[in-house]
Amino acid sequence: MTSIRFFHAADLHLDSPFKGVTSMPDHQLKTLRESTFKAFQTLIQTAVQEKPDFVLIVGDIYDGEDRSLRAQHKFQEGMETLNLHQIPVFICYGNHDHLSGKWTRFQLPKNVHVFPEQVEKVKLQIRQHDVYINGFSYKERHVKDSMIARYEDAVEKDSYNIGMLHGSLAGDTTHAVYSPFTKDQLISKNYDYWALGHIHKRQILNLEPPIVYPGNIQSRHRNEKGTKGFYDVTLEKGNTQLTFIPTSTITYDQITCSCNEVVHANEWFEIIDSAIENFRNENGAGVVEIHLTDVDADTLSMLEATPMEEWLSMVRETQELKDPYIWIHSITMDVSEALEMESSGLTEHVISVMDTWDTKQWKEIVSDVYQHPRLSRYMENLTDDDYESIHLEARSLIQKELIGKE
Ligand SMILES: [Mn+2]
Repeated sequence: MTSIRFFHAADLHLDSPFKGVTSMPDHQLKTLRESTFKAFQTLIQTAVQEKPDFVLIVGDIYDGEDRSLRAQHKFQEGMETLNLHQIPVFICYGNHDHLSGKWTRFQLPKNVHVFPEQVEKVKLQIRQHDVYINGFSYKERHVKDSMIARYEDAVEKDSYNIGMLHGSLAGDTTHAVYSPFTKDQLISKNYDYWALGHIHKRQILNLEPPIVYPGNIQSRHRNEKGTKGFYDVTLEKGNTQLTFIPTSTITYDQITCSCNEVVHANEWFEIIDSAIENFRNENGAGVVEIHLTDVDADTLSMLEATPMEEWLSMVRETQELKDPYIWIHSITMDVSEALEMESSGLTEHVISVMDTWDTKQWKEIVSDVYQHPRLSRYMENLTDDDYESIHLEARSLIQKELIGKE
């Protein structure tokens, strides 16, 4: 069998509000809020240039269940463009843009197939090949049941079979767990490709057959680090090729700066500036957290002479007129080196108790905030990395607070 070629994208989250960056200058904030649309434009333009046989978009096209008017308008335009170029599109809706939301109706052009709330199998003909695409849309926000049993097994050997599924690998709690599945369940369907959505981190769960999360097309907050995009897939029995196509225009990341032998403020500004410059050359525009390492007692006493907000606003000021623009979200530091020399028995004892806590215990500790009935719906679930950074921050805080107070 010869190959077929398609694009696999998911989690466009068009018109994400980008909360939590309120102190960013207006003009830059506007650019940030346009970034999901820019990434979508790149997807559409690449499809026009490359002419894949079809495009799959696996859920969470819109960020909110009201599917903002602007987001729908832009999406409509993109679909019309693909229609003009005769590129079919298959979409399903996910937990963010489920079918029970209230939104202003748009009629999508005829090249777009929208999967209904029940799993459906659609047949199309690509050159001499029969291609079957299976998928469903979320009926409501919380689809907690496994939907896998409702996907038909692939039977015809000389056809291509693809599953579209917005959901979580069972046991992965980094996102809310919806429509859970195991790798074995997916493999047992005998499909040639599983196009997943929901988890925003790009990952290939299985190579043969490919089971793939392309990740979202533009990061929306600091837990979504690195370059984002979609996959250009050339599907061939036993020889599938995946090419990652970047679409994000603003990269979220952490920049680590070693403060080794930094004693004076000018030296500090120099290392920060050159680290940001390197980031800019590599990634273009960004939202970054600066993480200071190798902070010894001298560096720490220099930094502590001025409130951290002031250091931060000075660094932001040095970046103001530079292009592409980089917003410094925060400055954090690992002060363990500086404090280890000074910390005493009590500090060590408190910290050693804390070091024994596992994720379950940390969950209990932060539950006042994360399970608060009104607050919790505005907050993303914490990942293992988040728990690790809470742990490290708590350690530094205890070390700082207890010094000289025993
Ligand atoms: Mn999503």
